[in-house]
Amino acid sequence: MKKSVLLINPPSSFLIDERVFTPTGILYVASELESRNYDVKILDLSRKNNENVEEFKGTYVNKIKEYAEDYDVIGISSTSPQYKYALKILREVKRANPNATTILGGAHATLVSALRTKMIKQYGDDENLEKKLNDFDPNFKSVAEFDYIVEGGASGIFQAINGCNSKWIKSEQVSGSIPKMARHLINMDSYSYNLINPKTGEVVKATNVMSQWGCPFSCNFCSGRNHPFYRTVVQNAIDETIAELDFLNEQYGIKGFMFFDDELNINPKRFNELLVKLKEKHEEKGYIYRGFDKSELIINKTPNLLQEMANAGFAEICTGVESGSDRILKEVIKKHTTSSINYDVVQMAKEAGINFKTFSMIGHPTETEEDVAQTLDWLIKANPTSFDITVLQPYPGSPIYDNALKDKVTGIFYLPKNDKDTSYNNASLYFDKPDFGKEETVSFYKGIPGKYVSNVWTPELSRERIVELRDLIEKKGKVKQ
Ligand code: B12
Ligand code: SF4
Repeated sequence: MKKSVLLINPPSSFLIDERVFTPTGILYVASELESRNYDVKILDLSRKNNENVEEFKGTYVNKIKEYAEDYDVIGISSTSPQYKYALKILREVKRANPNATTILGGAHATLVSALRTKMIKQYGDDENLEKKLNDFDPNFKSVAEFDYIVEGGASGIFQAINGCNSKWIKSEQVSGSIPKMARHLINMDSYSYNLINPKTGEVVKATNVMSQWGCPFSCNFCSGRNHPFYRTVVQNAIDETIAELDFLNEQYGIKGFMFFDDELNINPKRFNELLVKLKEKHEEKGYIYRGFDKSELIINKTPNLLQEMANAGFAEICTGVESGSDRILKEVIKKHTTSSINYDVVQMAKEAGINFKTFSMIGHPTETEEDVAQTLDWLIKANPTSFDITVLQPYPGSPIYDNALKDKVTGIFYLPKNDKDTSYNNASLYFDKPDFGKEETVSFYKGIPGKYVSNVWTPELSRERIVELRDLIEKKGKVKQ
């Protein structure tokens, strides 16, 4: 008889309201399990507004207990910032059902597992390996509390269910198309997300979809740059994507779609083909869209793209502008764009009548007061519709995190200046690697103004100064010209 599988989506404290976007990863895993006739249940612990589960007491623990007792296999999905909850859930699961097979999957599992493999190559697999690994990085130890850690996509769950010999499982690389999301296993009505049609002001019910995942670029803060699961671009056929939109429209009355694709226009030719179909649906059924775009690909490959996106019904475009300093963009992040390209794209979006949201950070390696001033200047001059300014947080799987060395004396992690000069004193960035499993590890995404923390500092900018400058940019950048 096939085993029953419980999948758990942990809370995500970095989001102000977690019942906005549906949990894509776990819905794909559920769909793969269902396609092989497993009985699957999802325990969705994402919270509405400020519901408090910080203490993980009462109803949440009871719920975990109630569900865990009935399942032989329990999978938990987690990104690094969610991991402190994933670990708490695991411990409750083990208390309630010590015999269940527990599996960790998702970005944190994938990227910690890949870093572990890299470190094993460096240390050699001897008897002191685990101690050496744990002494080096605080994030190796607690993941080993799971029975299995799955690196990559969903397929590794079948090896775990069948009792694989190794605790660390590598899924086969995804090819072909992205599976369907098993949305029927969550309460879709409890998720609320709207998009506003900029032309008519109509507010439409919206949700997240994915037409492709993966990105071949190498921005230094972005996780998975050396991992095939995140680097390899996997695309759905255009017709499959459109069929998914129609299904969501018919089943749930949804007319707004937020594309979770890493960058929609990675393949400009395919995106143009998708746009043609999106435009047809916009005209026929009033669908509208939002998604992430890469600016230099617009300017270099498809200069009319913003107008075409507007015509196709795009309500908002989001772009990682990251910094207003060309030195940081080129030499540090390796973003392939420039401040002037980013500026031009914002102006083109305004002309086309599309809202444009930008994401920037401070605390980049080698960043100076001058670089930060350029970011503020850029925001004031470019004047996007809205912007986020956050502090850099290195996550497992990003080149910054994975290439850091640890100073033997202070225990501080640092990013060496280059291959030739790896000295601590000449480093380009210093940072604490938080133990993402610890209760006190703060969330880093939408910090509360006035309560931001910085885990990074540069030779010129202290962590306190980085926080001060972030708050300043948020305040001054909002002054529209
Ligand atoms: C859309 C998106 C967002 C959206 C929505 C996020 C949300 N609601 O969860 C927004 C913009 C809000 C967002 C915010 C952030 N994001 Co984000 N986001 C993405 C993006 C582009 C797509 C996410 C997605 O849906 N993927 C599709 C699914 C299929 O992938 P998946 O979840 O990994 O699931 C697959 C496997 O991991 C596995 N799997 C998943 N769960 C399980 C469970 C089991 C048991 C098993 C066996 C397997 C398994 O199977 C799935 C199917 O193949 C990814 C990049 C990417 N390509 O995945 C980044 C990514 C997940 N985000 C990331 C980050 C860092 C953030 C932020 C912290 C950004 C910031 N600095 O402020 C916040 C925090 C969000 C969070 N959830 O933790 C990192 C995570 C790195 C890490 N070490 O955890 C990623 C990988 C981007 C990157 N390359 O750096 N994000
Ligand atoms: S930040 Fe965007 S362009 Fe850069 S590597 Fe990540 S997904 Fe690709």
